[in-house]
Amino acid sequence: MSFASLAASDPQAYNILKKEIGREHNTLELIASENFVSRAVLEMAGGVMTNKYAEGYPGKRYYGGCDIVDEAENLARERASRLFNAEYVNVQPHSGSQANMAALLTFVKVGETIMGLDLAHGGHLTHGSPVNFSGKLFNIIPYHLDADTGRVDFDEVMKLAREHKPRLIICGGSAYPRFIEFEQFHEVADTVGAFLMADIAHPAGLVATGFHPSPMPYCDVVTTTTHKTLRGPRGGMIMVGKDGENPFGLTAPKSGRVKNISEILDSMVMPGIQGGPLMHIIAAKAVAFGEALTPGFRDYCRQIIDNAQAMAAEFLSRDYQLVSGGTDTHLVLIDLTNKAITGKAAEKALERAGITVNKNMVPFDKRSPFITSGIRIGTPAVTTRGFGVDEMKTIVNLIDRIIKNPDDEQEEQNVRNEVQILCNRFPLYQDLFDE
Ligand code: DSN
Repeated sequence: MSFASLAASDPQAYNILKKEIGREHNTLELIASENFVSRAVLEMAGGVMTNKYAEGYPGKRYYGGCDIVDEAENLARERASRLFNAEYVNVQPHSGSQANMAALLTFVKVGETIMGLDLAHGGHLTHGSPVNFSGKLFNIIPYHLDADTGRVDFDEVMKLAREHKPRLIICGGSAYPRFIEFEQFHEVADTVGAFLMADIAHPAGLVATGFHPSPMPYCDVVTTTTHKTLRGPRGGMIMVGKDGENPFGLTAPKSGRVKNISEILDSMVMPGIQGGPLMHIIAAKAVAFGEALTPGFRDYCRQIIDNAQAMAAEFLSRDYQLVSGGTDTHLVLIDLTNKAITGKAAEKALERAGITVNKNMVPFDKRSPFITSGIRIGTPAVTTRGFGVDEMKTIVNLIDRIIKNPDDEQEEQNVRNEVQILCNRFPLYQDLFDE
């Protein structure tokens, strides 16, 4: 991959790209929702399919010249279907938010009630935050974590569900370090006659490789992003374990036949909420799913979890408080209350030392989302670089030194130097970096 044309035609934009390549190479990326795609995914995502308009679905497009992008979309669907054991897959959502919007609008009417994990307890904006479409279109009943266990409080979930009779319950979140309890959520949804939607954006790669339980037997619809643990290009996806007649009695216009749920989901994505699909990204999703089907990806996912658990153990040994006491997955959520530093100050100090994390609210946080009492740390990106358990211990040591001395410029420089040595040992996109 060469950037000669870009460098010649637009040096200003080229320099911005070079700086980002340098930043990714020279820092420790610990944001739990980020990863580094393979060169193959990068090439497909940067490829000529960005030129193609293809509104519609394979075999039923509103444009000519779609035979080849049809092949790409079918390949992505077929591979995703195998990865997740899903009968229906829609690979067109541009993002996780779009996937969630299409899924919600399929199962829930505007004004009806849904339940989702409170954002401050590890949920997601699209699970009912008042500032998001989900909170504006639907009546939201948030559920929470138990203060003692740091896990979903199922007594509260059942109580709220019985009281409010939601049309749909969302399980999953963006800062939940434990397995999503699909079976328990299914029990609640079943009891009150609600639909169950799982958002597996964070653990998707772990689900695909069997290191996290599968939502398919329990959920009416499953959404995900493709770029976190799944290590594909930035995007979203919707899946259904077993397709079947829709429960709303909607019929096809000409035949009067009752439509399948997959047909309603398809039309909610396009034309419901999106126009032309990003065919270069859909083709790159196909490449990433092909990688995720290999034994090497399974080893990678095992290592993600080993690394996160090694980090968790090391943090605990240094008197850090972890929400839920540890992790089953790729992330740890640290409550910094006993370390006399806010999440915001920790994020900034670590960034100056070359370590990228994000501030994060912890359950029952007394601080605002702009300050927070915690940080979220994830292992997918550094594991892609080849880091193992030994490097996790080194990273915890580096983080600890900064947290203890956030204003010590000498220590910051010392840690920065050690980060650089570590990054040089595990090069990222070396030829792009050297170009
Ligand atoms: N913004 C993502 C995350 O960081 O978890 C979720 O969409």
